[in-house]
Amino acid sequence: TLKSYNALPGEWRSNWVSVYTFWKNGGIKNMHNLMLSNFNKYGPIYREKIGYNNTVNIINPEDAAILFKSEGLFPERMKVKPWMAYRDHRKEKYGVLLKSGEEWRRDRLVLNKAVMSPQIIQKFVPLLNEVVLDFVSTVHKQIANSGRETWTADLSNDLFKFALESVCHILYGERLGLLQCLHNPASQKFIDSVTLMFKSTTPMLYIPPGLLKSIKSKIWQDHVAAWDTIFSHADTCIQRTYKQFHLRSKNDKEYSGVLADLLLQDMLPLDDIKASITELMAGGVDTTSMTLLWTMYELAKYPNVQENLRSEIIEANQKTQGDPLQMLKSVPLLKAALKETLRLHPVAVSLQRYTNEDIILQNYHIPVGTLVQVGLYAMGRNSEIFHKPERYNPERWLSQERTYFRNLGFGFGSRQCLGRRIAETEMLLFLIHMLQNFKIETSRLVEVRTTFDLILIPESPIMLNLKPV
Ligand code: HEM
Ligand code: 2DC
Repeated sequence: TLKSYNALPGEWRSNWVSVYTFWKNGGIKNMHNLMLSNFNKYGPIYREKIGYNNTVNIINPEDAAILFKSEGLFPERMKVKPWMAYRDHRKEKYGVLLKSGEEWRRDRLVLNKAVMSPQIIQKFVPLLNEVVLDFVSTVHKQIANSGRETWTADLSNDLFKFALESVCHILYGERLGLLQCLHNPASQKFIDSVTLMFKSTTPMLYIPPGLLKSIKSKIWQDHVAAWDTIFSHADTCIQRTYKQFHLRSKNDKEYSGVLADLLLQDMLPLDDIKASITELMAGGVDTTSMTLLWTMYELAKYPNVQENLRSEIIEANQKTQGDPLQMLKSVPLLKAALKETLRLHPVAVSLQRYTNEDIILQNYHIPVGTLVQVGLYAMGRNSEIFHKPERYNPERWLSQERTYFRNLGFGFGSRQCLGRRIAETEMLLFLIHMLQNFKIETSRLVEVRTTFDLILIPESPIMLNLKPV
């Protein structure tokens, strides 16, 4: 028999018990482990209320499938209130990330053509490849400077610069020059602001931003300052492209980036284009860079996997004579490696949808309008869902193991990650060239833990050694 919504397990009746457990278990920074232990305690479904958020949490791929298949034409995820509060405060428009309903769908369909379609991805490949080759050169230089045939470093900031340079080359058709020149204060400020923006969001997930604003708390002020920098730097880039676009001759057919393409299409009001371009620019920094860092960390831990990937890449290189577009089609194991990284190290701790109709999950009735979360981090580490989940094993995605609704790192359906194709192409090209040029090693094999700063990131610096192959 069907069980009622109010029969769901979990401490949802007493808001304060959850707040207390939350605090006792290392608080917000430990969100991912807390969800993991909740699934251990309550089973595959539980209800929870922390602060102002009331949610139902699920972990099984089959339940995720039910949720996503019923999402309808206007899927909505949990609203990140501080991000909306900033835009309301500064009277800025919402972009595709924060919009909902018809307006979201209109923008999203236009943007899909500009950043998700296969034809457009083809245009991105040479732009991204150029940035990757510059990154490879800087690593070679660092190795030469070291005088020991090895460069040992925490690559975080170099990867941030690489990711920002990559996304800007695509958006604006222009190089910022972050990899050649040693210091670019404006871009470094942008990079630091995106990190601070994420960091200062987390406490506000549980305390209403309106309240923090009214008491002028430091967290709200940091958050505003971070977004101010993000918006003003993005605006500088947008204005520059905008001026060049109007200087361009009408019969210039060459592809010159996403922004120029959107201006040429003339399907969206300028304000809306600006809002979404700003989101893409900010969304393009910490996500791909941290996923690449985790990938290199796992490949240092699993040298055999690294060797298998390198063999695949060398073979693909011979077969295609190094043509990047063709190479991207000949590296299935490398693609599986990215799925494997996101399984163990997802950017998003969870995926969420408001139910669009009544659904049944684990034999519980879930009413329309309920916020349901898929515990992505917990799913990736569950031994009933993945065989030997602690092992970094890209092969699992190409073998007999079940993959149904398990590759969810970028979300699902029409509201999935808008930067997905950019991110995948950028990361594949990066790994193709890096693995052809360098061996990745660590001197001390220390387990690096994860921390939640809105996105999941390494808790401590990851030191890697890069050596010429
Ligand atoms: C949304 C993951 C990189 C821009 C999302 C979502 C996830 C995600 C899980 C929510 C999807 C859903 O609710 O179904 C990732 C991962 C990345 C990545 C794992 C890299 C490894 C990027 C990049 C950009 C970007 C590079 C920008 C260039 C966005 C935007 C949305 C989004 C704009 C909101 C889309 C909408 O609401 O319609 N991402 N992301 N992401 N991401 Fe990404
Ligand atoms: C954070 O409980 C935890 O891709 C919350 O590139 C629920 C939640 C809601 C939305 C998620 C967010 C989590 C993590 C970061 C995500 C975000 C949607 C988009 C965003 C997953 C899981 C991200 C990183 C975008 C950010 C673009 C922004 C900088 C303009």
